[in-house]
Amino acid sequence: MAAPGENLRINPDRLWDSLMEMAKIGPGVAGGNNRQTLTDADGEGRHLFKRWCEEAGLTMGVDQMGTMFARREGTDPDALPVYVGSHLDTQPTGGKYDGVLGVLGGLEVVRTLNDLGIKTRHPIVVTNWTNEEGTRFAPAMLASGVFAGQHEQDWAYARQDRDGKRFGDELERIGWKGEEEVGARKMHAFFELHIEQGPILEDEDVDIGVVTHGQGLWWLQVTLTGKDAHTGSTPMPKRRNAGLGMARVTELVHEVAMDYQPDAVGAIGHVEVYPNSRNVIPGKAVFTIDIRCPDKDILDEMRARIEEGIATICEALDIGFEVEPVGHFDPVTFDEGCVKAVRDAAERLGYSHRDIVSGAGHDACWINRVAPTAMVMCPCVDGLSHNEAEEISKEWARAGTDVLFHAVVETAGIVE
Ligand code: HGY
Ligand code: MN
Ligand code: MN
Repeated sequence: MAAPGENLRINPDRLWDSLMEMAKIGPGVAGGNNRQTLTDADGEGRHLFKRWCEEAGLTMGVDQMGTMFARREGTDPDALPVYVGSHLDTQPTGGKYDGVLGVLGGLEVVRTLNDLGIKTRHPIVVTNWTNEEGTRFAPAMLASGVFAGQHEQDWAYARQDRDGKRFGDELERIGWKGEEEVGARKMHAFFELHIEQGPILEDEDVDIGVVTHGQGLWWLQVTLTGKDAHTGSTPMPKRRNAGLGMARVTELVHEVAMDYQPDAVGAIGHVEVYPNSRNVIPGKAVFTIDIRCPDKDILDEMRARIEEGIATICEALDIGFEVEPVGHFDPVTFDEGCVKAVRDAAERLGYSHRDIVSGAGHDACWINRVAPTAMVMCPCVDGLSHNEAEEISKEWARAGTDVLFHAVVETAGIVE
């Protein structure tokens, strides 16, 4: 397909205004966002996105996982659409750009095509995937995982948040349970723009990350069972301290990740201690291990070493344990043709660029299983994300969305 002229660029002010408008919905307490999936704030953000899509002349479809698909017609109605998008849900202490830049960047692609009166052969569909973050309902990338056939829909509907609310019930409650069968849509290609959420691009003063791979991930939920007892009157040798076990497992995860530098990472993010009383030895601890690595064999070796270590720690402390995998995907290799479209776009537009492996998981990691997929990344300040202080510059947003525009439009084919 003919590439768009290098003079074709998006409208950075309109994009930035939309990002700031969306950021007003589900505000955090420190300047970021708390728009967790299937909350009222998520519902409000969806309505705003829907209104903007309709103003841009798009027709909205919603599937049974609540994922939103806003379609711009192409000249060939039989041609499979080019999809472009990300997610609008955020972490509890999330930033204004994680996911949102990819959805509103996709909308900006369409708005620019409308401004320029450009028709494409393939339709273009702007997408908001439900529950990418996986904080309220584990695992992450839940809706894109069902779409890609990695999770059963009933299993997804049964996922519960920490208050025992079910995903399926909350999706109905906010009024975003659609009719479409999940995964019925076929794609010509899928592109996702996302902030890097790491320091590489900013440190190297590079505008664009051409994402060739995504690292693999395991989320292991661990339950340690000891015995509640008085912190003052229980002799040390008689304690069965689940909190101590969690501390030792936390250290173990860090040590294992450090053994496979520079690529492996590992931490514990979610922690619940029971009864969580100042003068009671914790009888129970529930926490999630997050380990990642671009190399599948190393990732699996890390998991095996950690599970063996948990057994040894618990035997020494006389506490019980359960380890439940609650999230996983193997390392991802994105589609060469789509990756080339991203790289050529950066080249054509004169933006500095480098190939990069995504440290974070994204909906694109699952969609890559069912359609040719690639990602565009832009820097973020200090590489910080999943923090309300997450920040990007308008120039970075512009560069990333310009490249997204060119990759999508070239793949969709301009009709003269
Ligand atoms: O966990 C992740 O990598 C993504 O931010 N949900
Ligand atoms: Mn994200
Ligand atoms: Mn995220």
